[in-house]
Amino acid sequence: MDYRLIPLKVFGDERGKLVPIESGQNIPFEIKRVYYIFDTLPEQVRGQHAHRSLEQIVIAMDGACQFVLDDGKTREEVWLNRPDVGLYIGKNMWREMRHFSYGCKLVVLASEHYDEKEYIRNYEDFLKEIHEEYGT
Ligand code: T46
Repeated sequence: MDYRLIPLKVFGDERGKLVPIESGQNIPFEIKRVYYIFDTLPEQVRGQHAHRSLEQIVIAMDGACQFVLDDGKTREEVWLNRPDVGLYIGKNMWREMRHFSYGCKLVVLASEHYDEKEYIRNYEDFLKEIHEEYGT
């Protein structure tokens, strides 16, 4: 499963807390795009796709949500609920986001510019592509 939780170093003092994000330092790729997700609702499901080449890190800046991650063989669930942990997701990983808390805010760091052609949005196509690529 090509995902992992990355602890982000926090600089905190009596004024509050600060977390630096730097390509090649605590982020294992060059950041080409940043987007954020907010005004989510608990009953809504997002994601439901994989990426052919994109790597991303997702940080819950506020609130919480659950990620379902699936490499075509195994399906695991991960909660994101703190702003000092990033969820790294490699390529060819099916992801779904659900159980958003009210006010959940996600920021996402991406290794590539947006390209809809690079998405796999159908689960059967995803299984077919990864089995062809990895010969499983
Ligand atoms: C992912 C999860 C975590 C753009 O025009 N540019 C962008 O950079 C992005 C990310 C999206 N869009 C458009 C495409 C759709 O018309 O925004 C709309 C919503 O995107 P989508 O339905 O793909 O959103 P999510 O929340 O299902 O998925 C997003 C990312 O697309 C995806 O890469 O891994 O967040």
